[in-house]
Amino acid sequence: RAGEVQSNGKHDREKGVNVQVIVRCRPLSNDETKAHTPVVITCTENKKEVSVFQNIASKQIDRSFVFDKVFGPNTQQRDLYHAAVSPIVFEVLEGYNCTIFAYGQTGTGKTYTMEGGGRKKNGEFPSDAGVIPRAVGQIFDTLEALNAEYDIKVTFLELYNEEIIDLLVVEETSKSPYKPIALMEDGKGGVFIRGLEEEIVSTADEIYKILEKGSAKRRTAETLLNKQSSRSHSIFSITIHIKETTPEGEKLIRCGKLDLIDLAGSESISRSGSREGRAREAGEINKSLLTLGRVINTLVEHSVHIPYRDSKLTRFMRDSLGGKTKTCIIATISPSIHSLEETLSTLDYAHRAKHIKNKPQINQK
Ligand code: ADP
Ligand code: ZZD
Repeated sequence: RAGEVQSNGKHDREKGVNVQVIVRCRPLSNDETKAHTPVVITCTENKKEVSVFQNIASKQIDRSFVFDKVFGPNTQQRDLYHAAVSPIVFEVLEGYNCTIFAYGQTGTGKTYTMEGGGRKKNGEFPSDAGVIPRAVGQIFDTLEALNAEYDIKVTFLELYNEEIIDLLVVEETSKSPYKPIALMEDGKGGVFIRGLEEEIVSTADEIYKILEKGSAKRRTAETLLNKQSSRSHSIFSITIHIKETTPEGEKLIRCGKLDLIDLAGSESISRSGSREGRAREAGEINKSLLTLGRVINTLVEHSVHIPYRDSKLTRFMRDSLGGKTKTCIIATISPSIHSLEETLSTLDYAHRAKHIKNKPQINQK
């Protein structure tokens, strides 16, 4: 196993590794089932294939896409976690930076996948718990089993209308929830956010309280700004420093970071809410998501200029797209015929992103 990791590591550095792209199709909702909504998606998990069927003027058109993993409508939260996320969390504990982001039309299960539903009951996560609470649980369980010396920091923010809302800071009054925090270049090709609250935690329970606080702030901000949550990007980050002593007595610090990103609904690219006449807002929201699409396209076409600097989201995600971070995209889709057009657009987008290569490196001091 050690040898395997090493040879993989060498391979990764020289050739780069592709962004991993997985697709999850949600089940029909109760209402859709009652309305006998036709299903146009078939997931063949063992072939890692998603097929789209459409019958236009009695002509059958099929399209199939192959991804790194495909999860059909019956996939439970824990199955997706074990198959797709748990290996990534182990890499974070080995000292890699990893990013997982959810992309898809509103209502297809991005938040369900990343956060999940329900809340803790008698100390246990509900079966509906998503990637974030499960990853937190795995990180603490592993570190405790290793008896390692570690420290952990988390941040939780929202990007709305090209402004950053710190979800870990609760204002005294009903002032604007925006804090004057800025994305800064760190001089090493990375960015950091000046003024962002970083909470240092030592138990999974503390993180649970932080998630609770963050969700509450998100709801307040939503009402205050009269904002549509489908248009915001939410970013939960966890940074882990592990102190180790080698058999030779040398002291090492390994550092891994996991970014878990729930993107704005992808439909806002095509149909920005100009019907509400809020062009600026829609335009700004589009800016981050549009730029993300452009960054992916230019990377795939091997263009010289990658427009990372054109939006806050792509500046933040720079290292995840063509950098030293390992990245996994979870594309979420609906099985319904009514979403057909958006689903095809999501599948095209996700399939293109498969060609991006990163050069992951372990952070060790
Ligand atoms: P998005 O974040 O993409 O807008 P949500 O996560 O809010 O979508 O999901 C929309 C609705 O569908 C929610 O009620 C959610 O609980 C439900 N849902 C989404 N994905 C699944 C799934 N895989 N299994 C069961 N219910 C799901
Ligand atoms: N998706 C729910 C929150 C929402 O939109 O309100 S579920 C998980 C990750 C990040 C933030 C919140 C959660 C969430 C939660 C629910 C209620 C109170 C606090 C946190 C959650 C769900 C299951 C297990 C742990 C946390």
